[in-house]
Amino acid sequence: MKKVITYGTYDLLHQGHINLLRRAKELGDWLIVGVTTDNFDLERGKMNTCNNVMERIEAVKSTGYADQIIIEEYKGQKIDDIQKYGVDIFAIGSDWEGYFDYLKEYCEVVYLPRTEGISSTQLREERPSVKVGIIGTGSIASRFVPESKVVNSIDIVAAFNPDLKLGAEFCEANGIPLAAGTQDELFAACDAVYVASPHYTHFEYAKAALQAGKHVLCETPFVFNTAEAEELFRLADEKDLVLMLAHKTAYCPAFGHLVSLLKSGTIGEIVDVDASVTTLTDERSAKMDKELLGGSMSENACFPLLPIFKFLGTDYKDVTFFSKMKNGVDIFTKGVIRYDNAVASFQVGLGAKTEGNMVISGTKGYAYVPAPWWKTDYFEIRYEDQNLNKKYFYPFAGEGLRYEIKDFISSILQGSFQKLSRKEMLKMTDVQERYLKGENVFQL
Ligand code: C2G
Repeated sequence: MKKVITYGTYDLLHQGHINLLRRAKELGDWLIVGVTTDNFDLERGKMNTCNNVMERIEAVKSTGYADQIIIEEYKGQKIDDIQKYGVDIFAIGSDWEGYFDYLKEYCEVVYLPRTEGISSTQLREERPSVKVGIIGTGSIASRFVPESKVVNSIDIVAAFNPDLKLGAEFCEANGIPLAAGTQDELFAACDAVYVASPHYTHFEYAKAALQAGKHVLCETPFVFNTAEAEELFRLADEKDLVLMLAHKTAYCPAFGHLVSLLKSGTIGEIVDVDASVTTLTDERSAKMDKELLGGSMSENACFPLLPIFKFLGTDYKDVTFFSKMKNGVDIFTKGVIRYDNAVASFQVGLGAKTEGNMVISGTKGYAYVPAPWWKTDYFEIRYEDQNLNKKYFYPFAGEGLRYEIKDFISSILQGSFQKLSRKEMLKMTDVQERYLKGENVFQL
């Protein structure tokens, strides 16, 4: 029996893919098709796939040409597969001419004619774009715009700042067509809104955007009390809109894989999560202004709360805070969260600095994520027996906002799964609310 193998992403499966699979099948008796995983695609610079790996596998299956489907996860896997499955012919489209000649050592290599005039890239570009308006034109918005350029199906069409001069300057600097004079003018121009304004304004802007029928991507921290969070969820549900938190760590590849790895028991039962985020900030900054809900908890707590909730869940028993205060705001807070069978602690600071790493301890070993863990591309799993230690590397491109932007756009266009659940968003808000109410807060 002659075995043929071919590989691809097969995003938005089209006639070019179908022709290729048919020709590959005709070369032998048994066709194995390797479909790339989402992570492998990210690693090889394919940021823009619209279908996830399960959808792409289903699409390949539906052509009826594949006798066997495998997933391609890493560079160099082709050699392993050819040997493992006893492959006679490796076939691939002629756009790869010459590139896979190194496989000739292992089997016959055939470059099949590529179908002209059709490609996944072209199909992706033809899809309708989501028109996004930005509220708030500060530093995070300035980073958001260039990051959005590497994501498909998004056009930033307008920005609004109540200080119209600043709004106009931002649009000018970032090539955004409309500097909206009012919120309503912004809403009229877009399908979705990115709320990147000072945090005490998040609720009002997000609410107005949802009421106007716009999807919302809200910067961190979300809002400051659970009643507000619930009201926003209710509004989003009523109007069938996406409401997502722009928590970049939740969407970045390394963090996602750390979650799946630890959830599968790699370090045993998790007993402790400890994470810190400190970002020294000028005392005169709005982030340190008591009247504007400034302080370390407001600014940074949602970061350590993410791994704590992902690894230990949201069913905590109590939270205790120890805060070093200055001018009425916490320049540093240590929090301890008690669970039935585990504990978590975090440090956040705007006026004090500490190592920004994360350690997750389990009954069999621990995960160590070096600083800055919230934008990591690397972590280690460590054991008593150091020979078993393992290092994991992932892409973290640019500012890392592209991952959340991609998920926001896919959620709108395809209703894909949201990596940060409503429960987690709600509980992040709950911890902030307890802090603001002074529940179990010890000032130092
Ligand atoms: N193809 C084709 N005609 C087109 C478009 C694609 O024949 N108009 C072929 C490609 O040459 C490839 C297959 O269809 O053989 C899958 O294409 P993609 O989904 O774009 O995957 P690709 O990035 O080429 O991945 O490890 C992955 C592989 O190396 C190929």
